[in-house]
Amino acid sequence: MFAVHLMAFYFTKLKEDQIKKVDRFLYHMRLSDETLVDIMARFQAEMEKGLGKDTNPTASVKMLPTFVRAIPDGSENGGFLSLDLGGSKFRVLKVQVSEEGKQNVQMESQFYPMPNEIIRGNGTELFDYVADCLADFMRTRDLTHKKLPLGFTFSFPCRQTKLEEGFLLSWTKKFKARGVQDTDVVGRLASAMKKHKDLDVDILALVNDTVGTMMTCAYDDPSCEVGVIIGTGTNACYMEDMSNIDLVEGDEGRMCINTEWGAFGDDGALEDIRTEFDRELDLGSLNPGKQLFEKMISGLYMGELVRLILLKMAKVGLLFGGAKSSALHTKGKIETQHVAAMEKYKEGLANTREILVNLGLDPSESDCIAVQHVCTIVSFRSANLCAAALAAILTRLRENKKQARLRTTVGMDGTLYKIHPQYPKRLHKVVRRLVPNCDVRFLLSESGSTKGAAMVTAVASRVQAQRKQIDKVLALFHLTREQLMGVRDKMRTELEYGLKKKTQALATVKMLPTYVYGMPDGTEKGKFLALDLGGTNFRVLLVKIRSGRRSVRMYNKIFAIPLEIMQGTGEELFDHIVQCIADFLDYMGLKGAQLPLGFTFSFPCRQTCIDKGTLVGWTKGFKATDCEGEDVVDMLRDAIKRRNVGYSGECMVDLALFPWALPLLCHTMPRPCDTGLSLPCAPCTLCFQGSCLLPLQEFDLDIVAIVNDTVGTMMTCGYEDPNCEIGLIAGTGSNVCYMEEMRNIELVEGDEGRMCINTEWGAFGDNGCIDDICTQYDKEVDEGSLNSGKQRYEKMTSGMYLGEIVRQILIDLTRQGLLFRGQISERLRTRGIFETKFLSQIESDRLALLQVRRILQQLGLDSTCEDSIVVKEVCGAVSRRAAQLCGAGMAAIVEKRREDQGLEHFKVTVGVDGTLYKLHPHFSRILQETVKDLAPQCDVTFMLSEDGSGKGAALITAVAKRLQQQGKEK
Ligand code: 0WK
Ligand code: 0WK
Ligand code: BGC
Ligand code: BGC
Repeated sequence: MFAVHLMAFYFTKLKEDQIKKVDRFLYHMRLSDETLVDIMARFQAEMEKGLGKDTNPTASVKMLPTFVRAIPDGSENGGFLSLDLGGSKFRVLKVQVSEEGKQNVQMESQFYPMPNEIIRGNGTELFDYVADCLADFMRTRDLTHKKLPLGFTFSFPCRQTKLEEGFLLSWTKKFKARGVQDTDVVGRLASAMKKHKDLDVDILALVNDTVGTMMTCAYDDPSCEVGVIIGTGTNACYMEDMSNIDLVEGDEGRMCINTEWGAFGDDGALEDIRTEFDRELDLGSLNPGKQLFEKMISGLYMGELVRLILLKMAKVGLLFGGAKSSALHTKGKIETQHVAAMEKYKEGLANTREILVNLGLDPSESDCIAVQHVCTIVSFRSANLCAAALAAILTRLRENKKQARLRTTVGMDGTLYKIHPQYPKRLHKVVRRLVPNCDVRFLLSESGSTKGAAMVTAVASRVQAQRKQIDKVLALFHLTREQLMGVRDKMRTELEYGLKKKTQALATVKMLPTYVYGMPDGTEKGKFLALDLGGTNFRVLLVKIRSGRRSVRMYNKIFAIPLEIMQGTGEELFDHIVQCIADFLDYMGLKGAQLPLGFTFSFPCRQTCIDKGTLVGWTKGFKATDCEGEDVVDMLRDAIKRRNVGYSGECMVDLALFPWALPLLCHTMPRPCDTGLSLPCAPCTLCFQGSCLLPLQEFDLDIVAIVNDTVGTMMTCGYEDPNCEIGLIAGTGSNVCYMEEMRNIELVEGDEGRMCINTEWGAFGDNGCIDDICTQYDKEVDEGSLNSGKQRYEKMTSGMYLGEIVRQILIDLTRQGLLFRGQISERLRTRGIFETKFLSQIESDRLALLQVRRILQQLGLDSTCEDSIVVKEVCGAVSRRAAQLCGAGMAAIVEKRREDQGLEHFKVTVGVDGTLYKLHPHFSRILQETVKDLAPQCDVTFMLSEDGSGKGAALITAVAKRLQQQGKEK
């Protein structure tokens, strides 16, 4: 027993000595955590450099975009071919991914040798060889008659421009085929396969093996977002935020980045940790100066590193008593599998002896211990370096997600990682030590990267198929210049139609005279009440106009028009309006005020004079009964009357109940004459204000003008810019007015001067003249609207409907399984749920995809990144068409004005208002670009109305009031 202990002590002592000896000799290869943390930081800096547009060209870690934007979502299915080239073995596979609810993948594969003369010969022969192997695989499995998509795992650095195209940056590992660098390897393979006439294969995806590995593992564990290969070569990929990838358009979602970390240090960043052995190995490699990080880590080099160290130690007499063998001098004689064998727990030492003997050496026990420890140091350094770089990636993921703690999975593959007995444990341990705030699950890829490549191909073919279907839908909203010119010319025809007496009745664009003859001239003055009904908000305004200095002061209050009022009876609607007026006057302390009133009524009214207007038909969200065909000014007057009658009744009661209150009430009461009672009026002795002895009405409003919101907007802007003679509303509804030559307005007497025409272009197309650009979605929106068959143009251009068009498209795309995994949520079925404001939000450039998803979540739509990208595209297509159609209509107006005045060049200002124009991030720009393009001889300035049409209505009222005065004086 004592002998055994002595032996054990002696052996442990020997071991310690050898280990110390080797530790001293390989001091530089033992990296402290401090150094690893420093390497981690260096690698983080390298990643930043690689991702930056300006710094990428000089970066050694190239951070290559892979165009893989999503991990498998379980809906992948179908048969795929897959090639796995670049690792230690070349494989051809057939992968069957079946859905049927459960995810399972059938794979059948065949390895093919990769002779040196092929991998170091000429590139064309290499791809011909690969194509021959593929052909052999397909013929032996009777697949030649099938059109199968193929995923090409090509484990070398490629700069990809899209998923199915990649240019080889440089060969690594054992490959050095000529004439391939900087060529598209997909194209090379495709042209090689063309030589096999019976093969019909579509290469849909080029995938790096790290990406394939990540995807393979993500199929089982969706939280896998990193792929690491530690095999012949070494490399890693991970899912990066698009907003950090300068080299690829778009900020939405994530894309997998192939770091190509093997080249870390090629710019000298690791010279302080590289040893003489690393430099010697590099000089003897196929690509000196390249892949320096890989050469300190991966399986192709680890054995060689050990050999060079053993050779040096032998040379300096630290091993084998200085004896050397020709095998020890021979490059590649020690392979990584030998290193792995020597580090096996139990039989490691025995393996070491056997391997050294096979190398023609006669090692002592201490030699074996020392050699084993050399292997440990070399492989430990390899694991440490990998861990440092991987820790940098994990830190970046945690920071990208702005999480204090990251939970993620790393997909692993590679012979070194798989066969080396200690490697995985060492790597995991160091990673967890370097990034304690990351919970990392390491998942070994059981079936190599090709399953992942098939997933990428499956996703690619699904995305490709979906893309085709989605593009088909979006194409319906892409209007060509010819189509837009067609709309412009048809609008022009309709404008003429509406102006002409004999065609007016049939015209869809009604071209309604407004009896507004001119712009304010600055002499307007006074206090006016204005109502602004028909837009998003109902506003009551008090407008004070001071003449001369063109200064207008406004006080307003916004009131809601409840749906039941909008769609109730006309009486209720106008009573509600009058109630709001009362609240406003009360709020302004103007009870009993006598004020001229301008009524902005944003609906089509046929006017016979400035203060009479018969409602042609409700539009937008209004549908109050007993109004269409009625004079809405009379309806307002009647409502005021109803109010005052109600009010005077109350007063009589009050007077009866509290006679002592009379003085207080005197100047707040209406004049008897208004109630039709012929009682005398005199100034109130108490407050010297014009009032009456017996006030029987709440307020005394003189409705002087009814104005369309386009006209009010034109006036408001015309007050600032005399060039403004067109008013445009792009809001809940859509409409335009403009100053027309009286001679062209056949419905109104007189040929002198001009009058403002309210075009009511919203009805353009109600006669079917633009059905050629009308989509099924437009028809669905129209059928679901309050006024189906009416306001065709408005329903394609205004805020009330754009959201609905988007909703219809999303339903259709979801029904086709192209969105939201085919699940149509209850919310999505709800009319009006997708408000147009969401379009503006979703299309805002500032909004990251995450926020788009949040909006969709609010709508009860659980979306993926891709879903959100498609939703954004749909919103963009719908709003773009709307802006272009508006632009085409406006081009018709300004062109008409230019030609009517026989001008070569026409300069004009358009006053604009409406939430769509104001809030949508792109609408106004696209509209203006379209006008410029379709009316090049017109210089059109768009002037946003800051104050709304209420001011304009007050100005019109002031003008009308002045003309009334002058009329009376005449
Ligand atoms: C197996 C994968 C293959 C990858 C290889 C790397 O299917 O794509 O290239 O692992 O490990 P190696 O074979 O180089 O050790
Ligand atoms: C503000 C104007 C109002 C007009 C509205 C249109 O003051 O007269 O109806 O713009 O925009 P919307 O509110 O419908 O977006
Ligand atoms: C290549 C990488 C590959 C890695 C692992 C490296 O030499 O440059 O593209 O992922 O080996 O196979
Ligand atoms: C109405 C127009 C109005 C436009 C903008 C349309 O629905 O018919 O009168 O100008 O909306 O508010």
